[in-house]
Amino acid sequence: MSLAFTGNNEAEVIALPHPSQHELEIGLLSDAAHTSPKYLYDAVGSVLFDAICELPEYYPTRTEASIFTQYMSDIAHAIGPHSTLIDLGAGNCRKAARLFPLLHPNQYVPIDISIKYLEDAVQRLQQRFPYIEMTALGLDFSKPWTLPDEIRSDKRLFFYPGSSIGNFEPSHAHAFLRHLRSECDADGGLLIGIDLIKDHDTLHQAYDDALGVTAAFNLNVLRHINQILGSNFDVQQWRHHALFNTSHSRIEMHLEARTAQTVTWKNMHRHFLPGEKIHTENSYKYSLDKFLALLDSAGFGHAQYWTDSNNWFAVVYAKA
Ligand code: AVJ
Repeated sequence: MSLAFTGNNEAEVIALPHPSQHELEIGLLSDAAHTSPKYLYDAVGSVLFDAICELPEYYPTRTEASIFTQYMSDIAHAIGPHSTLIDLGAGNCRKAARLFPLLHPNQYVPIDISIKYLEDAVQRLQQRFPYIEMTALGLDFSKPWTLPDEIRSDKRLFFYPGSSIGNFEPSHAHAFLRHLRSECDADGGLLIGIDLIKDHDTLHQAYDDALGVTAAFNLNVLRHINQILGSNFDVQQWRHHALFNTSHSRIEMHLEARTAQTVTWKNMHRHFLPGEKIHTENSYKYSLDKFLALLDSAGFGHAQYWTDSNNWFAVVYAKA
């Protein structure tokens, strides 16, 4: 008697090494204190980010979704057949799940630094799509990384939605894209979402919403740091600050000290003056031309793109 294949019941999960305390300490002890945006994403941060995506002020998620709704068949046609969908910064995996019925991947590889959150999401998704082999990876993209051997190497499609590439300095974005290019075989490609430059009020409101969800998302980094370092940041002593830096074409998020205070951990401490800031995130905004040039210089010679009617956001498919 032979048993029929009933699909995959459980996704494989490959976790991440513990976060580096050293990297955080260097940033906190710098004259201009700063932390990498990756520290925004612990289990609470991932939920707050999902809430941000539902806010009326936060246009990127719904604008990108509307581009996919309008052009899905064109996009699927441009991509053609491929076998492995690699989702960079997958979070709740919802954006990729929308692609499954059109792209029919055999293998789905969601990657996120917030691995606990990702794990729950991918296990639910595996139940819905038992015929797709799923492997969730905890990875920190700010460090050198490669995919494990078990990830099929033919026809890889990298999916990097939401303009998350905006977190990289442009030179790092270039290096990251080059790396993706090197991880693609001849039939591989990259489907990426890019937030475009637009009026500053719209930009600013998206990062300083009326309900204060983005403020909570930003402040949560202090709780996360306390967890990693055993430090004693008092969240109440800080306020959220977001601005559009025109000369760098980026939104910046900062946390501003309400009062003078000294934060301590292990045998270390950092004194903050009232009004002093910790720079927690950059979110670069591109013109379409600049981004297409960046892709080209990273070795993705053929790009096709789709935008919304306001030209607020672009979805780009790039091939070797
Ligand atoms: C996940 C990096 C695309 O920059 O818009 C949202 C993160 N920060 N609100 C962005 C974020 C504040 C988001 N990315």
